[in-house]
Amino acid sequence: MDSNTSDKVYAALEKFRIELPSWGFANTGTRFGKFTQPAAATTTEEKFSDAGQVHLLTGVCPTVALHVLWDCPSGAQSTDDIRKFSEKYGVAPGSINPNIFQDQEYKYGSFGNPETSVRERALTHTHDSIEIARRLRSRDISLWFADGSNYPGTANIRQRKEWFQETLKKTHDALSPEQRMLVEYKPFEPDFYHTDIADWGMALLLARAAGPQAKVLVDTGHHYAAQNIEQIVAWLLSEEMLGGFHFNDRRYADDDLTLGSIDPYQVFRIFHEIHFFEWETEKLADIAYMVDQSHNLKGKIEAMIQTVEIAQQLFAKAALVNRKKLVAAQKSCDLVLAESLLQDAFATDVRPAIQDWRNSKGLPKDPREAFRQSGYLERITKERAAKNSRNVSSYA
Ligand code: RM4
Ligand code: MN
Ligand code: MN
Repeated sequence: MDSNTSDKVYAALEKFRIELPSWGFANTGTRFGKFTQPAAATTTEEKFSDAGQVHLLTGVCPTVALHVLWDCPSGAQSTDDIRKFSEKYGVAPGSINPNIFQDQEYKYGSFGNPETSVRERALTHTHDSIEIARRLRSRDISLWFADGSNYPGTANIRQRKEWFQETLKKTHDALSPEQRMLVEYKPFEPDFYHTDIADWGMALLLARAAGPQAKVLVDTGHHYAAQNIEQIVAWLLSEEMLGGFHFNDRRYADDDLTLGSIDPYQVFRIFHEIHFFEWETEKLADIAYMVDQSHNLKGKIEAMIQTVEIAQQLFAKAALVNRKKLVAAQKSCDLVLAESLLQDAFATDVRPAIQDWRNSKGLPKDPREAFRQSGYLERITKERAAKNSRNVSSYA
């Protein structure tokens, strides 16, 4: 690799940070059941400890996303504990995810529930989450809704849209000037007929109506199989409405598999659109990169390190596209050349350059191997095994 190429990799890695999900370290499963892992985290402190390991070894995961119901059992009071964990384990709280889908009250929805009192309850929880974020100095409140219906005719789709508009606006009104709210969409699941925020267009309209601090969050697993996600990314960038990502890979639906495990070229194409936008417009794309995965079978910490490594590789590869040549090739409709510029960058082995970068930062060259050597997994397995043999009921 010539020095120009390794400089580009270095520059890309310098600006790439990715947030870990607290729930990615907890026992998760499918609707058929949960296979518990002896080393899985069952407390917020353990989740911080595990996230701290991933950051220690990779150096690029300084924050951990929190799910309010699972990580802040005492609401805003929990923030004192969280600050302590954050200091102890060297990772800061990141995006705050309200949970308005798990309680019994939300059987027929949250912001779209026909019952005023349930919508109010959901709004109160969201306001509490904003307060938690304020206390923790977290910028982003990340909103995902399970709202929808299972059968035609059972929900007033237009009316629910209005309730969403209203309640999202009230959410926006409670934000501090430096905070943002991210609106996530998902085509189906848990509901199978209609979902209130089913795609990026709906999320975009709702975010726009809510106010200037609302942006769209793209979860890569939340699309129909054939959808062109990088086009959605390009459009949201051009509308200055792309707020963040939940990264994961999928083969069928919202499979929450390891990023790049099924289709790494797609993730590369997404990153390319972002690099291309920044280069062409000379604007900074202010995007929160976050992981949203559930490793039901793989070891959780090891899989998270693997995810971060893949993310770095694909982000760095996408930085290698010769964009000057690309613009010229696109203009002259030199199709084969234009396409091959992406393919060449994708085919470049950036791993040695990433190792050099790690070396220059005093990080282990091979974070996964370093993790295996560290003894951390053996230690937590011993400490947590007994607790994990008992059944766990919540999702994470
Ligand atoms: C959803 C969505 C949300 C995540 C929950 C647990 O499918 O991806 O972002 O918080 O799962
Ligand atoms: Mn998500
Ligand atoms: Mn999901």
